[in-house]
Amino acid sequence: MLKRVLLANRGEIALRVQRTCRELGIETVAVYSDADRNALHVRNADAAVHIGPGPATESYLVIEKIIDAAKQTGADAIHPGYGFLSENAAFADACEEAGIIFIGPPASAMQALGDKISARKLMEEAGVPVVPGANDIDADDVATATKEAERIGLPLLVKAAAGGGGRGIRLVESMDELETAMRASGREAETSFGNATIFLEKYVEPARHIEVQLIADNHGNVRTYGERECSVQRRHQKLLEEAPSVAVTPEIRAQLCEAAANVAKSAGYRNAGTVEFLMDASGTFYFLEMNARLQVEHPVTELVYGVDLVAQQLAVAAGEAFEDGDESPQPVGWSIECRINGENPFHNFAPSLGVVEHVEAPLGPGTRFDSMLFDGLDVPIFYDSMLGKLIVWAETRDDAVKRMRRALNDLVIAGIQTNIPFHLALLDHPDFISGEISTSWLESHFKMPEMPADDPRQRDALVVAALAAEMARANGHDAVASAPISGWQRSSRATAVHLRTRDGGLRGWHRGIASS
Ligand code: MV4
Repeated sequence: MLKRVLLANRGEIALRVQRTCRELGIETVAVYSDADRNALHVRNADAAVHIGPGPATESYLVIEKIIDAAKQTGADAIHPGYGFLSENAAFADACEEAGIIFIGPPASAMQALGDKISARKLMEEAGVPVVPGANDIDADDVATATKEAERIGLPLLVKAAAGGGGRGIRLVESMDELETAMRASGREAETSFGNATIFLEKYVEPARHIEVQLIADNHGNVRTYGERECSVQRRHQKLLEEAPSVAVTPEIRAQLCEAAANVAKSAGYRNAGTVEFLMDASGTFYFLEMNARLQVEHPVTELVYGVDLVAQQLAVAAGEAFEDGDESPQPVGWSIECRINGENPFHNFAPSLGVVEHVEAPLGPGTRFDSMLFDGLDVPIFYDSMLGKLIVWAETRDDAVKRMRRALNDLVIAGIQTNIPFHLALLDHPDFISGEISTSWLESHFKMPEMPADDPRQRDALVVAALAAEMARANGHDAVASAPISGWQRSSRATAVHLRTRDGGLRGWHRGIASS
């Protein structure tokens, strides 16, 4: 078993991993940037190491700083969370070189899957269905690309081999658009990833984004935990996820899980991972890509399968084998997750930053809130806008929707704007209720209602936001000074020591060593 795990991440996912570690008696080490000096993941850890300024490129993304922090605190393993270094093969290698267990797949599997063309070829060999397409396209050879496009048929997508998160993708609806799309995709990929290699795929539309959770131990066993439905997206950002999917029958689930297990086996995969599929209206599915990390939306799987995926990650990272071999369990009930973002849904989802004056997490049956929020948090500008995830479980989808509406109305976040009104509108949309959604549904069929002029929630939020702005001005815009001391009291933390700011002032309570 692991003794001390360093969390190479921040926010809700660092807290999520810490919680399981504490349950298992594993010590945790936090790393933090200047902007996260006051963050909950720092206060909640047994030890914390300061790793630099707010921008992630100078802190959470610096491999040497993370490895040094692990050595300095005697951590025997590193959990990368999602984003940041989680799918960075050089980081996995650096951990291995330092004799530290990387809680994730081997660098070789990351590399094989990170290149979308190599992943497609691997899957074709393994007999996993991939979207009809062309793998080896020379960006300057439009004549060959045109022949391949005629074979594949239109519409098609030009994609970047190094792509991800929707970057480098171009839609081609008529042949005369092909050359422009190839150039645009290659250019964007070169700028974003330093690799202009492109490939072609038939455009599957309408399609659902269905993904399969799996976890592989170091002894050749792969466990699959069914599917998540992630079709509700805006600009390649998932907003709501559920498990299971209304479109997946037990027969399709068995096929999806078998294909996902084959993906993992053919890539030499280990630890938790997710295989993304596109599924058309007939239930035909195609491999899209594999995400070599624990994902944001993993809780919906945890709730319908009754498992702790982080506990399983820690166990397999320590070398434990699955006792029951390849057995894949079935989902029970229904789970929905809403991503709660600091943004204004009434103004085109513009980011909303500032001090969270007050937060009340929803409680009650089947309700979970994984979040970094606390009263007085000054949401940093350096990271993404996700403040937390509201997750519910109920026996049926209908009950889960009702429970989510209740929980969203119970959730109070005062001081900044959030997308809670968006989620409430989404849950009332007839297409969502009937489950008739696809990856393009939100952007083509959903329209955010106008902000009701007399909505007391909105009115209160505006008043609190104005007061918060006034307080921030009075405090000279100092993010640290604007955090009220009352949010710091954690009387249960027997091993607390004082955390001091740069000017030596007392800022609150902190477990273990604070190093900076
Ligand atoms: C596709 C597709 C349709 N056909 N590939 C977008 C991000 C990247 N992971 C793959 N993406 C897509 N690839 C083919 N051949 C539609 C999308 C897509 C999408 C996929 C999953 C979730 C949301 C999406 C939103 C728009 C497009």
